[in-house]
Amino acid sequence: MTEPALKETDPEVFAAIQAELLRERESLVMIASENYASRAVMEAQASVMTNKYAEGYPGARYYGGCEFVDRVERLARDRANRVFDSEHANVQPHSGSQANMSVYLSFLETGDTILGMDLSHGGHLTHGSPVSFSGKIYHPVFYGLHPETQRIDYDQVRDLAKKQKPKIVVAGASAYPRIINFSRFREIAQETGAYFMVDMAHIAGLVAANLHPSPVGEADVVTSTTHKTLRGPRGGLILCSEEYGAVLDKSVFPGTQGGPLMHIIAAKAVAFEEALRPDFRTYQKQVIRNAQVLAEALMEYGFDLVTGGTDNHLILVDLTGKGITGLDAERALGQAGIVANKNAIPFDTKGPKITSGVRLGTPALTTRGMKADEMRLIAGLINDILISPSNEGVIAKVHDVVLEMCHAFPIYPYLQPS
Ligand code: DSN
Repeated sequence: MTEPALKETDPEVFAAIQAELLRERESLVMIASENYASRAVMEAQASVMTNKYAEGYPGARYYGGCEFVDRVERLARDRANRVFDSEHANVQPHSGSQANMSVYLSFLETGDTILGMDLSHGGHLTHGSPVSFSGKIYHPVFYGLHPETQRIDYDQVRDLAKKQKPKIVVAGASAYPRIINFSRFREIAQETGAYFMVDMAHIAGLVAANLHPSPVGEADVVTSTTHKTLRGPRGGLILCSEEYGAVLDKSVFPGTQGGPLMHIIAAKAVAFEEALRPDFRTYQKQVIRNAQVLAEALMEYGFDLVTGGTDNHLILVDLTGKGITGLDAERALGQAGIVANKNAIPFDTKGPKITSGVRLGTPALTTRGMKADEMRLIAGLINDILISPSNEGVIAKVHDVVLEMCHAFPIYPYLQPS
């Protein structure tokens, strides 16, 4: 007897998933941290490996029957090391936050100082924000961007490191559109006797493609997610030298996690294999080119961009001069099918729920096959919306163009809505 599948078993969840498929197909997804995973990645993560308990590591598990999950975890680790030219990979973190938590557990004691990038200047919650475990268990100190150049203020990083004597210096950002100089961070950490961690979650795909300097070999430990520019399944990753491998593995399991998500690890293995292929580099080059074309076009429409442009996959638009908040911009763009997120700009005077900026990314649009011409068109649509955010006629007109573009660049054509 065939068991009823999702549609019959749970029509409510089925309907929500179908609606999400339609939303992803019929929107311009410009959230810089989102992407469309490949069919192969999604097949692996929807596999029987979701059923398996495998606490421990390949060859040393606490459960029987692990021979095949061992195989995929070894593949994932080996491939991650090949992609990033690293010595040791832990592919078990369920997320980037858990990867970071494992690093802190490895190197810090309660109350030790973390020197990280200010969230409101483009950092991340887990780099010491007081609302995250990282700011509650440890003592956070923040560096930020230089008020004039809007680039990371490496002199400030050095001064703070010398004064505050952090146990760990953290580099990496969620909303910084420029190349990060990992060598300068390493020098500062070395000079002040701190560990150096890089959270490369946003730029991992660019690093994999050699289009952003690699933190591997500069940092003591590198963390990442696998689902942003890297375009794998949702999850985390840790890379380090052999020296720290055992301590980090212990901090992931049993330190912060129980059973690994073996279906996700299988999907990570697939994503790393995809990242080793030449067409992945072509894709990442286009991601950057698209961001730069979009940035140029937006500036021609009179938008101010934090740092005046981009070197990577994202743009941070300062809306102050346009008289619209990040929140209102996100809402109006969303009504027209352009999905982006409000984002604080450096020295923002509005709170994190309102903000004065909007963050735009090109990874997902580029996966659909969009190129420079589409970026120029999108810049025009964004301009139309943001100069008339409450004009329903304009919103409807832009929405029509968005739908036309989405139909011209289909995504997941083999998934049939029903
Ligand atoms: N929430 C992610 C982002 O959007 O950048 C970072 O973890």
